[in-house]
Amino acid sequence: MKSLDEIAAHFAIEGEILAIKPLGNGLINDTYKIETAGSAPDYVLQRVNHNVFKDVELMQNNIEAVTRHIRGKLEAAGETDIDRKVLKFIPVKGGSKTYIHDAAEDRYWRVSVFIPDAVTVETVNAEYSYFCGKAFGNFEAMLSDIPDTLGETIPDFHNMELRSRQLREAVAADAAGRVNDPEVQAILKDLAEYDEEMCKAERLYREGVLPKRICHCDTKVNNMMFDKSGNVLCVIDLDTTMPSFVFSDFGDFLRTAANTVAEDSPEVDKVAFRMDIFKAFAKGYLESASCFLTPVEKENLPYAALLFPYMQAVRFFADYINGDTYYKIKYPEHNLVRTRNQVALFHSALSCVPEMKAYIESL
Ligand code: GN1
Ligand code: MG
Repeated sequence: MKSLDEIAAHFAIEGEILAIKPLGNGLINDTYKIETAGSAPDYVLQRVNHNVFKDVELMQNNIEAVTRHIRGKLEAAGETDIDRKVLKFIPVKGGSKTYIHDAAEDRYWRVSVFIPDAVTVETVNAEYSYFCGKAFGNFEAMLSDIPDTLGETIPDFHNMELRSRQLREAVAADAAGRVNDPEVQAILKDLAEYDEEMCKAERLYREGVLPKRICHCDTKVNNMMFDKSGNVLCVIDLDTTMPSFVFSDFGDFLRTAANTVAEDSPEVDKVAFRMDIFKAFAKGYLESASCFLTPVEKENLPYAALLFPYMQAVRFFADYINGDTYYKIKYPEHNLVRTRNQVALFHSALSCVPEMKAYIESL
C-alpha cells in the first residue's frame, strides 16, 4: 500500500511535509491533516469513499463550481480572509484536476487547504444555532444563481421513497439474519406507520409545487467551522452539495443540533428535541433564506424537522439489517443504537410540531 506521503506528493502543495495525522470523525471518508514547515499552509488529505461517491469526477466538478461561485461572491462583497471562508482544493502537480485516482489500489484522493485557527463542534447553544441558521440560509442563497449545472453526487440521496424501499429490500434479503429479532420487528412496525406521511416531499415535487435547489445535504453541526471567538467561518464537507429540497439542510442541522444527546448515544431516554435550538435556527435561516423560499417550502419546515430523524433512522436501520456495510461502526450494535436514538428523536420532534408551526408562522 502506498504511504500517505507518496499520495500527498502528487498534489501541488507548498512547504515541506512534517507529518500526516488522522483528522475528524466522518462516517464515510478517511481524513488526514498534512502539517507543513514554516509559513506554508497546512492541508487536509482525504481518501474519498468511492463505494459511496461513485462518480468522483462529477463530485469534484460540483465542489469546484460551488467554491468558485462562493469565492466570487465573497470577493464582490469585499470580504477579507476569504481563504478561511470558503474551501480551496489543490490541483495535482502539472495538471488541473483536484483529485487523483490511484489505479493500482483503486483509491481516490484529494487535498484542500486546512483552515487555520478554526474549530468544529458537536453541540451548539441557541445563540450559535441562530448563526448556523443564517450561515446555511446564506449558503443556499449564494448558490441560488450558480451558472453551472450540478449533478447528484449520490443519486436520490435524500429521496425518502428510495430510503424506505432500501429498508424494505434489506428486510427481504435479511443478509445478517437480524430481522426476526422482536425489537427489530417493533421498530419496523413503528417506522411503517409514518412512512406515507414522510414521503410527502417527493409527492409535492411530482405535483410541481416543490422545487429542487442547490443544497449542502450534510448540514450536521460538525460540518460548520467557527473561529476562536465563535463566529461562523464557513461550511465544510461539500461532497453532497447538489440539487435537493431545502428540507435537507434545515432538517439535517436540527437532527444533530436539537438532539439533547449525540446521534449514537445509547441513553435513549435522554433523547429530546430542543425547541430553543429549533427556534433560534429557524429564525436565522429565515432571515437569510426568505428571499428565495416559496410559501410551500416555508410552511413545511416543521415537516423537515421530522423527516430527517426519520430518514436517518431508516438509513441506520437498513444498514444494521444489511450487516453494517455503509456507516463506519465501532461495535456490533452501533447502527441499532443509532436507530433507537433517531426513532426517539423523531417521536420527540413529532410532539413539538404544533409549537414549531406556530413559531414559523410568527416569523
Ligand atoms: C454521513 O460523512 P458524514 O459523517 O459527514 C452521511 C450523512 C449522514 C451522517 C450521519 C454521504 O455523514 O448523510 O447524515 O453520516 N453521509 C453520506 O451521521 O451518506
Ligand atoms: Mg462530515
